[in-house]
Amino acid sequence: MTAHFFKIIVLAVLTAISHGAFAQIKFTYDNAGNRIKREYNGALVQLNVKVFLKGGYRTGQANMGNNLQTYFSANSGLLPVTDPYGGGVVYNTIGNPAGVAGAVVDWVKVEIRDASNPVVVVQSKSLLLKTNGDVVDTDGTLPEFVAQNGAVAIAIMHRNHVAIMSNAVAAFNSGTVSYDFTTALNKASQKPNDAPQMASLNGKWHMWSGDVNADLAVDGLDVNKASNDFNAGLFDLYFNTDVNLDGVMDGTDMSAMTNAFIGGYFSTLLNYMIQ
Ligand SMILES: [Ca+2]
Ligand SMILES: [Ca+2]
Repeated sequence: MTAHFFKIIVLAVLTAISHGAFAQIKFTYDNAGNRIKREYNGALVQLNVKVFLKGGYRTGQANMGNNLQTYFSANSGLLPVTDPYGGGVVYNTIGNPAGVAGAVVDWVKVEIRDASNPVVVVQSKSLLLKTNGDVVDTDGTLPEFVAQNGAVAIAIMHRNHVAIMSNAVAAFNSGTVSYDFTTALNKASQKPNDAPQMASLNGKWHMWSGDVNADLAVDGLDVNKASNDFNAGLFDLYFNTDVNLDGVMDGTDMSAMTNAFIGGYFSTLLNYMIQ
């Protein structure tokens, strides 16, 4: 009980420091003290981030597959219109590859963290990952985040892949900030004792598949969950043990799971948890 209370206090302090340091959000109150307006101090940054998922890789293809988007037909897929990360973000035409966001692989969550203390998540957004690796908002444009005065790190989370985090991005205060995770392994930050953070396929770097319970590590829990779904023969569903994102749980998924388990992959974000 005490430990839990302490965690809450630590989180509150970190959040306060973060907001104090960046001081980007301004509240306006009426005479009765009701908050009537929230401004972002005008400064927004467009984020142009590129990332690949191993599960989306299709042999010999430069782009990822959008099988979940077009599973039954062009306008009838398996992707949910509401993001799976609890962000409450809705994209009603997610089944339509000709929609504003184009060919969509899946939802991802992007976090902007404080580079000097990556425990602190400054902002996060549920966004759409396109087959070419671009990440866009539900209107098809680059996502916008509140500008920050200090350096940030960009973390990418996916419901059944191992989360990654960028190296420090020194300037995140105006215009468009670009970061391409696909060009080199060291675009994903890692500490000396971390597992390699990405896989090389067809000359590009991809997030590892297999963290089906999204707890930042591939371990026996993930394999057990996958085995259960494999034995149940699940298909026609949007479910986390379908690690290659094709709507069917089969031997391909189990093989990817087994390899990921043997590899012992885990996210560098485990170094930045509130203890
Ligand atoms: Ca896991
Ligand atoms: Ca599958």
